[in-house]
Amino acid sequence: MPLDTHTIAQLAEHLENAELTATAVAKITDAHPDLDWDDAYAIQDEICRRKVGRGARVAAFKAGLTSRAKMKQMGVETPVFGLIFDYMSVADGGEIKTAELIHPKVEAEIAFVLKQPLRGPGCNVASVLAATDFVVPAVEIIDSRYENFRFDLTSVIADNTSSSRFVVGGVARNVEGLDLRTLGIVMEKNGEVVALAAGAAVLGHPAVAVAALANHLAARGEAIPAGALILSGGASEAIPVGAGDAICVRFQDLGTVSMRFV
Ligand code: OOG
Ligand code: MG
Repeated sequence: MPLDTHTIAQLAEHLENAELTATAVAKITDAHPDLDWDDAYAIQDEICRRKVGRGARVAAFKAGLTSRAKMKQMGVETPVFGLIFDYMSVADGGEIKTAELIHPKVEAEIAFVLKQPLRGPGCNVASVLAATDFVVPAVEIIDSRYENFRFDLTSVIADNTSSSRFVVGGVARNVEGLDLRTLGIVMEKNGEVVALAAGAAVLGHPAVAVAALANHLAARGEAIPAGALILSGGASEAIPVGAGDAICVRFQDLGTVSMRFV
């Protein structure tokens, strides 16, 4: 933890301002090359504290960089965890204002809602499925605050893992009788198929991403609470979008999620 609390607060303010004013900034490891994993989560925590202090509420937990396709696209090999807030929520079929964002990309994700809290360490696919109330299809709109969407592991963690907007849609389904590994995902942009995936693209089973989040929180003495919504991470590479684009993602057995960018 080479950074002092003053620098952590300063970097949190800097990155949150970049988000709120939709302005790209240099990745923070350019100026702070020694920034480590704990510093990065401390900056993210401070960003989240600032939001909660202004009345924002946590809407979802997220795991990211959980598929090979995403890891390869971003050049980062380790899953990351972040928080999504109520003001980031967009209704299924709704409009997303690109003027409020820097360089958005969309990701198709299987989301979990828990009926019981999930407390690590030692969570696995079975403990996640046992604690799951239902799964829903989701699209996350990520928007790195870093120039050219280029970052390293610690700078993306500090930037609250690029959280920006999200849409939950389709059908809520009990996991009983669903094979989340073979569940197919088709992403269409302006009617054209732009990405294909199956649930197993996410760490072999999307529940593994939820287990990893629970185990990560356990190391901080925290758990995922009952009722929480958790986005398990993009199953394919993320697709850039701009004003005028329409996105529709079809999830096998879970319906569709769609949105328009204006
Ligand atoms: C980091 C966030 C990745 C996912 O689902 O993989 C993420 C990024 O790629 O900007 O949310
Ligand atoms: Mg994501």
